[in-house]
Amino acid sequence: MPSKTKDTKADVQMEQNDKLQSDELRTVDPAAAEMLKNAANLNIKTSWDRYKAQQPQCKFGNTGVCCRICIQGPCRIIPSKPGQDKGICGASVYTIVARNLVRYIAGGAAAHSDHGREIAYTLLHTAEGNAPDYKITDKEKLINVAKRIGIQTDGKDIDKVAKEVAIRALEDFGKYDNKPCTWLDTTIDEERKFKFKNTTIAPTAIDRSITQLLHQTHVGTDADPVNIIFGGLRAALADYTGMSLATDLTDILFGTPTPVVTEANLGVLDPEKVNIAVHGHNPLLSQVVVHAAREMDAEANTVGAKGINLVGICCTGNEVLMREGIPTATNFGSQELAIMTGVLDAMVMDVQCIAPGVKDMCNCFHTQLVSTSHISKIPGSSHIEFNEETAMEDAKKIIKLAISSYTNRKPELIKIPQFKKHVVGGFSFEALINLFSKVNTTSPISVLTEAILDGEIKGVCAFAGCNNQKTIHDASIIEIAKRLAKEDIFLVSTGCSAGAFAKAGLLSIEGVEEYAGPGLKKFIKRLEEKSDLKAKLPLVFHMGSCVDNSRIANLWSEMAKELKISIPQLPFVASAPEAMSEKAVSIGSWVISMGIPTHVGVLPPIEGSELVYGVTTQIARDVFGGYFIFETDPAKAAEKLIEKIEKRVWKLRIHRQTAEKYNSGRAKVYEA
Ligand code: XCC
Ligand code: SF4
Repeated sequence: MPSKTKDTKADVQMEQNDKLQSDELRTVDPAAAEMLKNAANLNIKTSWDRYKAQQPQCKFGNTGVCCRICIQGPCRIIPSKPGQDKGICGASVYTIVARNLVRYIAGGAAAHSDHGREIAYTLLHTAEGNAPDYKITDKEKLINVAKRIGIQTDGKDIDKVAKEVAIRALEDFGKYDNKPCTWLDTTIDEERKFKFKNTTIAPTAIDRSITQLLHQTHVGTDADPVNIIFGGLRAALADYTGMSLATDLTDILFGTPTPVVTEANLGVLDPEKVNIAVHGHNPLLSQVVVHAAREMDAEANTVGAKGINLVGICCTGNEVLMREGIPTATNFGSQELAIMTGVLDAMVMDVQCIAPGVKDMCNCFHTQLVSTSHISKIPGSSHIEFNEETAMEDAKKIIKLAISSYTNRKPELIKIPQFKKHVVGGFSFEALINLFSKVNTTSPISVLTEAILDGEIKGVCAFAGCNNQKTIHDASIIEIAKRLAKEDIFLVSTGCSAGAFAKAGLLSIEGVEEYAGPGLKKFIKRLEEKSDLKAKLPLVFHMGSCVDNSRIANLWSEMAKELKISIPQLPFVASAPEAMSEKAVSIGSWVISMGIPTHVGVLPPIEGSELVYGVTTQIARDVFGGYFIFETDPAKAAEKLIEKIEKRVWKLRIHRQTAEKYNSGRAKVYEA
């Protein structure tokens, strides 16, 4: 057995899982619960059943001590057993655990940044006049981004500026100089720039960092776990760079989100309309599908449907929710269940987080599964290759397929759980600043920072990340948020966590009324009164998809700048209660390197090495000010997050008072 045979967090988690699977409770989402009952009645297997079938999961794998990096392996390490305490090549357990961990980051950074690259190419082709179905929607953001990255804009044609911005973004992937990537260097503060320079983790090119990390972790290259982890952090910052440029350029192409009103959960499916779900991450196609659908209601009428109803799943869903107010049907964990309603006529997939299990589900119902990317196919599905030159035509082909699929519904299988919640989303960084500016025009961000200094609210927590079958679906995300709200902590969210909040009513006024502490309620109400929005403000502010975690980074940078402190001094924490994907590992890694304490509610496979565990949870704190808090119990996790925020805010207020007392301006706070 691996190094720690009992009492590891992985053990605790396995025990929790056993209990979980013997319990009836597998989700707190009422629509998903209803569908799971339905699945049992129909004897249809879901990811919940497949999770159960995988138990017990391999403990070597679970603690990160299984190495398959070369084909002499797999080598499984038992530190206490002479002879088996190292891999065949002589690799120690810390080398193996570190290599396995950072290879997740390489995968995550590759996914996020490649998504960003697609957007950059589309912006380039739009500027060159070769992508007729796209246009530059947010010119103001284009100019702001251009200026920020040092591109001359005066008197220049907008297409020329867009082209230069797109080229600069593409250069971030493979430029050959030794300067840090532009989208990293122009979006972080001086203190972090200095930190990343000193620790040599600022990437100079995204692709290089990822490739180098794969090289570094090849058999017989790097055996030093700390050096490997630093290589991992470099790729994690490349991940940040990729998502930061993805967010900027997507806003330029499709518009920067502003508050929208919509709904979430399976009740958004309309039995009388052709229902199409857009699923995945990259909005290049889904955004065009939205436009195409608006023109094709009449065609849906010809088969007896009352029109077309688009819904979103995962982050493509978040993208079209933020910009177009398209309702969310499910998040990652419950994606298959949307098909089980019997009224989903097509599921359109782009890239990332589309569980192949959706195809098995489609086989039991009439749903057409349509793949659209040459790197993302599922055997048996229809493939309509999406090209940016023919985007509208492709989108219409897909919608036609959905319309014809409508006529194949099996009425006896239709069952839509009648659950949906009101959602107010669309809070890009710019939208939040705009909201704050209604209270303070000259210094909008100070509305947030002053509320913290005055003690009205305590700080900020950002929720990100996925669903993971190792937990009860959506449960920890919601439990931790409720607890933090009660403690007057301002909440923002992205990704599938935002999906969980949407379905639970936390992205609406309902959440404020039920769960906000008195200070937080007062703060939100103050914003609401001054805002010119028609909608009431929500408890949790939805900031977008996974790549939009860059918007959250903008928020903490702006707060630190206003307070004249470094990010590790900010009362700002993050939580990914159900982290699952490689992307979640890479996001978490750059978030801690930015100086933010980050809770993860599922244990990644690192417990096999005390050294690696220690580096991510302790040493990281000394070096970067941010660190991981691995805690599978949501109640304990919430208390830990509150404690971190309270400690930081206490220091901040003390130093502020001292500074005011001696009338010496704003004090410098030294420790994280
Ligand atoms: Fe995927 Fe972004 Fe995770 Fe959801 S949250 S499961 S990565 S869709 Ni980013
Ligand atoms: Fe085993 Fe070393 Fe090969 Fe890993 S790299 S599988 S430890 S021989």
